[in-house]
Amino acid sequence: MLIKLINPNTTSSMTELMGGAARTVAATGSEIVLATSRSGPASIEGHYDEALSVVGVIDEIVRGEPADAYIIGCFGDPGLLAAREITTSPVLGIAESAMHAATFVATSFSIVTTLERTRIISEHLVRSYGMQNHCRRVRATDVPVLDLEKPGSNADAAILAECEKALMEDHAGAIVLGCAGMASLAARLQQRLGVPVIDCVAAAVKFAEALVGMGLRTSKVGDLAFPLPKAYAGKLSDYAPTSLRLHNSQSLAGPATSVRS
Ligand code: 2AL
Repeated sequence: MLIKLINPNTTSSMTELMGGAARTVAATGSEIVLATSRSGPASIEGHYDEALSVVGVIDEIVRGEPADAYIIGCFGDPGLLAAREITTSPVLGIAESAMHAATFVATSFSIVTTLERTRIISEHLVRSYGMQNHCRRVRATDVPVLDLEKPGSNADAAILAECEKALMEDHAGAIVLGCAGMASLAARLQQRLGVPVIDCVAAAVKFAEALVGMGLRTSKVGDLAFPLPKAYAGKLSDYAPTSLRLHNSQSLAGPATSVRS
């Protein structure tokens, strides 16, 4: 099966990093195709960044070979429901995937993320995914997203310190790493901390494989139906639903587009 992992920020080194995490867990027969957004912010650290990253996510869903599943590789899950409207293939957010994975291996988790402002955004996601009963706390490290890749930044130490506080102070049973740029840290932290540490990208890959394997596709009944045809004005005229090239618009009863396993 073909899984397209979309980095909604424009930093290709971060795409490669998450690609490594995805391919480490992908099943034989799963092909991970990486895409870096061609427009928008270098990193996503606020509501404005998120809103403007969505066009790049949409571009990556409508262009190229159709995928059996799409993953939005940013912990804010930008454009998740909009993306689900334009395809029948499952679309997974890495934050929702990681939170759900955590609930299978612990009765509580804390999220360790980047900046204070993204901490607040993650709290919104906890509420919108109905995870309040599971999430003990969302913790910020004050590490900017792009510092996660900078040699010599104290990112790793700051993340470890916040994870330790999550265990000591929140009594969390598991840790969710709240940024795609933390994908390479999960295994080492898990060994060090002795609790499940969930890498959001890996969780999304495994859930994507599961959904495709079960023959499940995004419902086109109700609010995830294809967008209604209408004109879009100005800079966004090319994104009018009638202008979008929707490849996966076949009936839900039809075969999946390219299951190869
Ligand atoms: C992210 C992420 O995963 N990628 C990005 O650019 N910003 N999320 C975050 N919480 O910092």
